[in-house]
Amino acid sequence: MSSLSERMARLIVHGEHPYNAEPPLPRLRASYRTPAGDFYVRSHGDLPEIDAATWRLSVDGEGVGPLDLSLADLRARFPEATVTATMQCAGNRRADMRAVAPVSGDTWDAGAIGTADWTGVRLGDVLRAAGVTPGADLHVAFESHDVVEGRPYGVSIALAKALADETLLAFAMNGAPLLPEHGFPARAVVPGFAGVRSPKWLRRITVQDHPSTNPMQADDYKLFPPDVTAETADPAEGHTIETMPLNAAICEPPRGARLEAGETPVRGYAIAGDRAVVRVDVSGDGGRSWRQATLEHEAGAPFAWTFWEIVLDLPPGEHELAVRAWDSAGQTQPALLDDTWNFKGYLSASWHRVRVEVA
Ligand SMILES: Nc1nc2c(c(=O)[nH]1)N[C@H]1C(S)=C(S)[C@@H](COP(=O)(O)O)O[C@H]1N2
Ligand SMILES: [Mo]
Repeated sequence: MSSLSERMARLIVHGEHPYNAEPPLPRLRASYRTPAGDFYVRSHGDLPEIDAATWRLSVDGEGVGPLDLSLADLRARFPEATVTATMQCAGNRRADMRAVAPVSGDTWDAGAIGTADWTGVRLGDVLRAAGVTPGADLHVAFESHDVVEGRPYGVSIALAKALADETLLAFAMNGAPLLPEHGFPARAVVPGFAGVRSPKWLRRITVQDHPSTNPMQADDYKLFPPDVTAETADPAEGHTIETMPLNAAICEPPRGARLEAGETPVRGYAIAGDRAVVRVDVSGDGGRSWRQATLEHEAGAPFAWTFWEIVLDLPPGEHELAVRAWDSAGQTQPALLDDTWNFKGYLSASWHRVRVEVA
């Protein structure tokens, strides 16, 4: 295995403490399953160092007999499950939103997203073994080993999503143990939801009658209207970001590319949260006319992205390429960044536009 600093050198690093980085877009588009070393890293505190041999996961809370599980217990007591799912940060494409007005947070391009085969055990199997009552109006709160502003990282999801087939406690990514920066030895994977709800470096799971009161759940990752500012925001009023919206991005050619006239392959990804992408339109003239891209998806991977590709014949001059996806509800993306601007720069999902120059 390469070292963390070797992997860091391959990525566009937004910050080292906490460590945040994303891959260049052409590399992201190179394989449907993102190699672990190319997968974006989003962390809020320092990376914890965990010894897998002594690691334990505790499960407790409302109506739940407490469990205390080692990695070996998890593997021995529960059937293994693999889910192909895309993980994405709610801040993906935030950099684009700055064009409208300032936003807070790291300036992610369109690379705060990746897809992997996640292998572990179903969270639902563990919760059922602990005696949880399905159907109850309960929340499953997670606590992690990393510390964010003096408190352990903590978030929660509704019990129904925790019991869903796709939700995992994962210990492997693309067939290899999780890398330290992706949550070794075990993390939650909550397909379709923003990455923030998939805690890394797990240590405790609690079933309770209210969402986590941890600031990561109660205050952060909330969507606000455009007239709300950092000064006026009341976290209790913001929408808690869970299911991710329809989005698409052009990965090749990169922004500002100088191309030869003629046939130009345009490639990217599209994703529809927990729905399916049914169509991807690509424009070579800033959205005045559209053509349909060819889609690549795997039937068995409903929570994973769709890759798309089209060859455009671009005449000499400056061109604005644009992409917009359509989902299985017949909805598409907003045209303008202004349509969804919010001061936190979350859910940036308008048409992705890339200017290129053709000689
Ligand atoms: N414990 C812990 N889990 C975490 C985070 C974190 O900082 N600490 N960041 C979250 C966020 S915001 C995202 S987008 C994903 C990113 O996962 P990755 O770094 O493996 O790509 O992890 C989530 N889980
Ligand atoms: Mo995130």
